[in-house]
Amino acid sequence: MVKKLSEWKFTSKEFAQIPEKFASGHRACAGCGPAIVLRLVMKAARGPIIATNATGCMEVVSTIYPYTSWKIPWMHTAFETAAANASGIESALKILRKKGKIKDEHVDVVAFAGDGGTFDIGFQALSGAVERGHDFLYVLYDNEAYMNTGIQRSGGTPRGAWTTTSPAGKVIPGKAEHKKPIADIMVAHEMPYVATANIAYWKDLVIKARKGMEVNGPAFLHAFAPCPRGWRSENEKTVEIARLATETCVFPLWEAEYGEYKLSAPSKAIALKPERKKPVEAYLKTQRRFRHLFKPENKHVLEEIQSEVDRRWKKLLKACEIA
Ligand SMILES: Cc1ncc(C[n+]2csc(CCOP(=O)(O)OP(=O)(O)O)c2C)c(N)n1
Ligand code: SF4
Ligand SMILES: [Mg+2]
Repeated sequence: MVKKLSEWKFTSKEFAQIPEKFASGHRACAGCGPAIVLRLVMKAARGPIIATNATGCMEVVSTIYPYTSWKIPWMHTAFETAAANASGIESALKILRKKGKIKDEHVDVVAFAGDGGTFDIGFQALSGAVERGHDFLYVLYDNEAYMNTGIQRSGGTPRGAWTTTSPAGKVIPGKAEHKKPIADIMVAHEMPYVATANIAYWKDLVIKARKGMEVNGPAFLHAFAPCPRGWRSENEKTVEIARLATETCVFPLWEAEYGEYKLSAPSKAIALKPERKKPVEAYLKTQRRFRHLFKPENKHVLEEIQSEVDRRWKKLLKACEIA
């Protein structure tokens, strides 16, 4: 029987005992945030699970022929079609069930894609699959650039970040634009479930993944996942950096059911005690992709980033009816 989310309580020890579905021995860099997302999300499955994966780091590091890290049925798909592929899998399962070829047992369908494959090239497929109401969980693992092909900027790259296509120097101080508010755009689809999550708050991430699988219809999980290689950060600091993103409100945690926003515990604690909100500099200084921002001539960029973070945070509090 499928347990409702409210009933799904587990201790860390119990969670550790759930068999791994993403095997160790893959080729992700040490300290890779996205690999943590994959591992946690798949452990949240209720039972049988089928995953599909857009081209990107997580596909490349996990499937170097003749090896695979996936202990479940898994299908690679093109850079732009993770959601279209998930729609097809879900439809096929429906037909097989109708024809009596599979029993009643539910199968969770999960699509994984990076920020390039979601904010940019895969957005049309995602929006269409959500509009058609397919029952699947879409997991965006956000490492904030096209890492697999050499750190190019995406719609998910934040303002001021150095990437190979937004190089910081005399001409520009890193990326000119702010991050696209992708999760809010998904909420505008009036879909059953949208949530943001962060590997630093693993239990919150796991529960949200489970909830996304349990709701009938499409669900979207935006998972924050540092990439030491592309962020020019220390491998062992991945979780610390991820936590700072939420503590500075650069990446607040919330969920929205049918458009109703609700702050999640780590961000609610900051909303209730605003003095806990750290300045964005505390987060930015942990990564060398932002180091040029600390030069006197780029002070204005730091100020702009802080003011945009504050503006979005205020807007979120209003949406959560806290402000
Ligand atoms: C149509 C198309 N354009 C370009 C590529 C090359 N390509 C493969 S993965 C990738 C970047 C993926 O970025 P992202 O989705 O952020 O995942 P990450 O590598 O960061 O995990 C690109 C540009 C492709 N496979 N298909
Ligand atoms: S480049 Fe980044 S996302 Fe890709 S495997 Fe390495 S740490 Fe992970
Ligand atoms: Mg990426």
